[in-house]
Amino acid sequence: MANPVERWVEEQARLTKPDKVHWVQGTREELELLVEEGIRQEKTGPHHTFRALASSPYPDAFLHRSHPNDVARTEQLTFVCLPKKEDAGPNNNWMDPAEAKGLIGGLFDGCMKGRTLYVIPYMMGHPQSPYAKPCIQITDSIYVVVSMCIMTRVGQEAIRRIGAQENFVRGLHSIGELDPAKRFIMHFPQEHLVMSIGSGYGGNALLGKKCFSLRIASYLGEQEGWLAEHMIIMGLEEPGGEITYLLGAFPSACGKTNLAMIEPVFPGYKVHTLGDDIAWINVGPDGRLWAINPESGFFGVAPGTSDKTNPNMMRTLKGDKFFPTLFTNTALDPATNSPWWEGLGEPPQGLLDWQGGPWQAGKPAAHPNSRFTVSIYNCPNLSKEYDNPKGVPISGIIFGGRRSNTIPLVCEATDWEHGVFRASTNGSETTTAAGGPLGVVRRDPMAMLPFAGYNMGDYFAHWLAVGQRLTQPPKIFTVNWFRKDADGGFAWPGFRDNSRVLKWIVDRIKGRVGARSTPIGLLPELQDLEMKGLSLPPGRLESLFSLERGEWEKELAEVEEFYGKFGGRIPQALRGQMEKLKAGVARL
Ligand code: SAT
Ligand code: MN
Repeated sequence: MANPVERWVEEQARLTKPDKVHWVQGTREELELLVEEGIRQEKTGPHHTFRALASSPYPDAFLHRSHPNDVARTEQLTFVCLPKKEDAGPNNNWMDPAEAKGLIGGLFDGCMKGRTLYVIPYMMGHPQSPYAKPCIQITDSIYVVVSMCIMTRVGQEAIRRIGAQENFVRGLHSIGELDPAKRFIMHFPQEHLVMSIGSGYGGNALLGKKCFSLRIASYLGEQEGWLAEHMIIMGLEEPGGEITYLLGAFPSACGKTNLAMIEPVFPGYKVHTLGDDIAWINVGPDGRLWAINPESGFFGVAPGTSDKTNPNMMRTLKGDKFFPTLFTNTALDPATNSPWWEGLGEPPQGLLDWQGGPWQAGKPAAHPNSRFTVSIYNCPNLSKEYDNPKGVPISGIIFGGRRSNTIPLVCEATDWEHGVFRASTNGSETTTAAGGPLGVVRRDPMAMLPFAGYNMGDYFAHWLAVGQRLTQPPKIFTVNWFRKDADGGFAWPGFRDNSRVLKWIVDRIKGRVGARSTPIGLLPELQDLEMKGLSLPPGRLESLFSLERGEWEKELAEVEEFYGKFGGRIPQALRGQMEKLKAGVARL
């Protein structure tokens, strides 16, 4: 009798009716054959799968051009299908599970005719990790197969780990017709199932990423007592060699990946990167939080990535290990056969834009959301602990956003509950990349608004419950690199100078420096910030920490409105924190 995986694959093949079924092994030889097949499709098929970038500065690299309407995640077409709408919460689009299956099942019917169905067995997390999860994804896109081989641990181990279990994590994906009117990303958290059709884009199609590792995993985490978070993981090494592990959550366009790989400005300090997007966090037997990165690659935004903003990522892209590197929707310099994007300096002559036509000055050459997909093992400062099945012990959690005012450069929460409150109010101003109006604060608690797979009020309660089990809770901080001065320019230089703030955070964790108590939390004594080598105009540093009553009243009103959407699901403790803050703001 066939095992559960074979049975499920057979069922999906009956539904989607592919010409062939290919079980992906994850070997180097197979990867090369798949890439070759993709290159043949580039010449013949409609989907521009791969073009080899041989002789470019990036070894073993390939350019993928997507359908022009398929360049980003589509939150409006993403659904969480739990039986009760309230359990999905106002933070998710909701559809009744049976209705969703009827709708999307119809779209999957026969969608793989003339195509190959690829079965990808993969692990999220190190196979030896108690926190890892074995999963199966089906897809009809070679681009997705190769991307999954880079971003996750593909191989037979996943099938062995699933064994006779029936409720393994399943993802069914087809690019369908790449028609936005027939595009849906449906999550069925109770069945550990994701069904996605009509898009080949990362977060819509690499189902191990946002779909499983955040939306489904956050739901599992609530049931099983752990956290699946949209966070970087890094270790900050000090001159004595001691390493402090930190997590950081930021909405998009806040420099999250750059921070994960930052080169500190001080001699003797070093950052060891463990992840730039997702952390799975468990309470260890020692009462501390332990984090793993379930992924094994970076899927990062290309524009703005350069030797200045992120030298470690540039080295990663130029590194050559086991896996190929993909560039998606970047521009192309045909003279050197190299990918190009804004931020790399002067555009070369004869540049082709992201759709392959001659670039016209004044228009983006690379798509603003163009991406690279690269193995984490290429990263020169990858932490030695990256493959440790236990993960790393966490001493601090940083929450950030892009705010031109109100929020100080750095602030420490007084305890776990206060930190959860501050994180639940996290907001970030919209940038051009996201589309829509500019500079509006969008509330994005824990940077998880689009990724919590259940009601966010319940999610806050879960954070509080996890805190109750910690005997050594990490300290929680908020940061804001984006405060503006009176002239409208950025008041803080950002980039590598953000390591000055990381140093203060570690000094606080180690109890080496004091802090000043304010109504919003603990602020640094200015003399404790290491400012050697950075000269700011007089009064600037003070202004980065100023608390304006009017701004905070506005902040409170916006947070109240946001909380209002969740009604009675907001935990009482957070309402209490809100009242305390209100009283404090009145005293400012
Ligand atoms: O595709 S991802 O969701 O991983 C990246 C993004 O669009 O946020
Ligand atoms: Mn992300």
